[in-house]
Amino acid sequence: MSGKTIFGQIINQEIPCDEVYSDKHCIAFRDIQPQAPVHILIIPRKEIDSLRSVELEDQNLLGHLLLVAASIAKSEGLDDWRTVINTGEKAGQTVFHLHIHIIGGRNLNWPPG
Ligand code: DGP
Repeated sequence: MSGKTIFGQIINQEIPCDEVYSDKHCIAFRDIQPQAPVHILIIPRKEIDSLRSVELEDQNLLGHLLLVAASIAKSEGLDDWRTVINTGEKAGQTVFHLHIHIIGGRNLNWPPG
């Protein structure tokens, strides 16, 4: 069955991705429009549209996603990186399946635009 979003289709293996990590809870793959030398997205297999929709039952899953993010960042050779979760259109969310960006490999400015 087709996922609701492009990331749902990636989870269902209906479209390909450059996968860097996968387990029973999540998948991580390289962003198709990288904003830095390392730009990876981590998505839960569970269909959650954004951080707005998370519930108490997602507590372990959310912790797992952050642990995976740190592990992937280190395995990419990063000491410094940024983890980003855009929530809602005005914050830059374009794909409504929860995802964590790992961005690194260059100096990152703050505040973001
Ligand atoms: P956001 O703007 O936070 O919703 O981030 C969505 C990101 O997803 C954006 O950086 C581009 C990336 N993206 C969109 N479509 C695809 C796709 O089909 N494959 C991959 N690998 N990344 C995608």
